[in-house]
Amino acid sequence: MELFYSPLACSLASHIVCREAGLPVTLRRVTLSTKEIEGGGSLFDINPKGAVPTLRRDDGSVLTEGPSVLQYLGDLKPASGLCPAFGTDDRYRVVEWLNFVSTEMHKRVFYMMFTPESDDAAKSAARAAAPKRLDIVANGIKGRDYLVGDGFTVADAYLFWWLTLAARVGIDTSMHAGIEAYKSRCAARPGVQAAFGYEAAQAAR
Ligand SMILES: N[C@@H](CCC(=O)N[C@@H](CS)C(=O)NCC(=O)O)C(=O)O
Repeated sequence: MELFYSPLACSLASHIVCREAGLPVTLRRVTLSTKEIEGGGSLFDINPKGAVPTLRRDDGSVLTEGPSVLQYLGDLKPASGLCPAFGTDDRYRVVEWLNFVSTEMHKRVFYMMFTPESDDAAKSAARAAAPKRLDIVANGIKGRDYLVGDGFTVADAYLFWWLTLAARVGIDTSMHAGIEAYKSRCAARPGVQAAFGYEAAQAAR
């Protein structure tokens, strides 16, 4: 299995899940601006959308879109609890959060902050959309360690990525109760440390 990623991009969530689940994966670094894959080739030839995460499975088939890649990886190791079983309420809760992080946080905030299509007003509006969404997250983790059930799931991996980028772009999360402690809890996990540490070193190259 190969995971096409860019250091500290949203593909970090999929990388975290691979590490948490102990899945054997080959990491393929992509330069997003050119779509060049380190060592040769273009991401466009593997995923015409040109986006990470992109997962190429051992049979050569390609899976795209973070929420589907995350669920696929989690489902490879059901005992890990990273992705609760189909049909359980926890599974729908995980999907609910994946969708929220993907559309309301990743795209509504970060995409609109950074796309060249946004003018200054659109960028400010995107940044201003963050607190309301962080309030929803704070409410979701109130009285619990992670977003769903008792343990870390793929939804936490995605949210953790969002929170790390928020810190780097000056979105203050400290006034939202419980989020700093939640982030530290996630950051202390060995799989999260391994993935984040690796990508931070890659980003500094
Ligand atoms: N809809 C995709 C979007 C993923 C996405 O936005 N990835 C970014 C990095 S965080 C990317 O690859 N951007 C490059 C591009 O779209 O050209 C998903 O959910 O996986």
